[in-house]
Amino acid sequence: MPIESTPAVTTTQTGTPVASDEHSLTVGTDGVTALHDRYLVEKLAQFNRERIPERIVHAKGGGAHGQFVVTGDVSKYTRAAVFQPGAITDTLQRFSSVAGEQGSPDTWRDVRGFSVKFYTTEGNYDIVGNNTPVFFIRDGIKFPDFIHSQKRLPGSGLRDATMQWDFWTLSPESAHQVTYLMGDRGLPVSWRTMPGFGSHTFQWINAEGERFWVKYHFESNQGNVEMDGTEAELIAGGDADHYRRDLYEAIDKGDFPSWNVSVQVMSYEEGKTYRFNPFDVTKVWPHADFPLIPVGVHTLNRNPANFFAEIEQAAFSPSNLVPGIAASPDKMLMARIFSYPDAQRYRVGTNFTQLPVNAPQSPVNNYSADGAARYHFSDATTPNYAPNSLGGPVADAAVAGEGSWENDGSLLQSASALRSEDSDFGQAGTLYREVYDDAAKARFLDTITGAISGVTRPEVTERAIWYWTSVDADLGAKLRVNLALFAAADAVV
Ligand code: HDE
Repeated sequence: MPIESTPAVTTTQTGTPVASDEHSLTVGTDGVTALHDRYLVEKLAQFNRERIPERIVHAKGGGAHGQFVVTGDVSKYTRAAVFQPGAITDTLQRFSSVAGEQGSPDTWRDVRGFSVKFYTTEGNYDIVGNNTPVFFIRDGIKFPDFIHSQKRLPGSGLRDATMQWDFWTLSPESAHQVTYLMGDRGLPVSWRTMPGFGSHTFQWINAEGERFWVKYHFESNQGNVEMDGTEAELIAGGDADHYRRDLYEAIDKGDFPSWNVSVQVMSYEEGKTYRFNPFDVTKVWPHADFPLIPVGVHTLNRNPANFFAEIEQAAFSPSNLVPGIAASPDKMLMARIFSYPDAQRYRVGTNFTQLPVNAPQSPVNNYSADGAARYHFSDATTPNYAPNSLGGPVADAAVAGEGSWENDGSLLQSASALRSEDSDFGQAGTLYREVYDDAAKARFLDTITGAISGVTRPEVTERAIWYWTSVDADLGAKLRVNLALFAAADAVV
């Protein structure tokens, strides 16, 4: 924006001109400060309220605006307007780390959040995933415990390897995601050079009402480029905002990152009989069984004008579903559908969806009212109750296009039923043996040796060796030798 020749006059928040931005109102030059110095009071009070609660996970991040263009044709699987051939949709994307607080170094080893908000003609649709296709646990009730174990000890406030590995080795379903985390995927060179996944299985519903199960894939057109632990630690020491800076500067100079978006599709019926539970978010679907079907291209092309307003206050949620797209019987997904709006009402306020960054580009018609910072409201002639005989909005199941699935059985609390090929270590072992080459395997062994060497309770160390032996016997044997060497070297020092 060109610098005005004559700057505007400074005002209070209510637009009234102020006399000074440097000197408080005092009696005489050095006398008492007048309490009725309304601008001094406003300035200090506003300053004290500049922070909102950070995200309890994914606190550190960055993002940009973009556009999604459909280049394929998946209309036989979904009626969702955003995925119809030729559709172009404005988007917002946020990338994040999971465990680090605001201000923590971007390049600490971690899974990375990969959240995309589509401002569709049918309301906002959010895919809130990670740069890994799976997750650590498969039931949301364990999520607070999992996060506690990855953050800080209640007494010292320090992060702790023993706590981390105690949780992971007592939750063997975590093995697949920990194999990703401790591998090269845990240290991308930038947010631009990593993939994204919806992780969960979702339901698509086509115009005829036929249902399908899908998984989302975002493949980076910048490639997947990773760094090793030494480089990451060096960067962390010098620039906590390495990823945020990289994304901002790339877009600023017109180097717009993009991802090819594809889906894997499983028939509704196959979801009932497939060899392992297709709704278990600790598992991937083999591409040999369900090849990627191209959908479109997502490009980031505009930096936020204001980081706090557009990124810190952005509210992404798996509950933001549009006609033709629905949840699935994935316990983690169903728990998230409650948690995200709850977190956002707490973090941003009850009317968080009225902020421009969270507001849809399509009309909002309902009977919700009032609440702090209410900004948009219906015309006074619109009734604020339903049903009504005054022409207020009416719900319509056909327009809503919600999904569904059959469920039976008594209410109980138990692990998911195991299918013929359900296992906690199988796919982790495949990832380690078939995807990691020899160099990647060597880096992986170094990383887990270093991480587990910080464990102070021998029984947890022994369980960690069991955990990795269950993933791959050779890996477990090498880990045992490495840890013994570590312990011997420590004993000498
Ligand atoms: Fe999250 N997660 N999560 N998570 N998550 C949040 O929502 C939660 C899970 C993910 O850039 C929070 O608004 C529960 C899986 C991302 O704003 C919170 C469970 C996946 C982001 C929350 C999970 C994610 C979050 C924190 C277990 C990948 C950042 C603030 C059922 C598939 C989104 C907020 C952004 C944020 C809850 C598990 C990814 C606390 C209860 C699985 C990318 O509501």
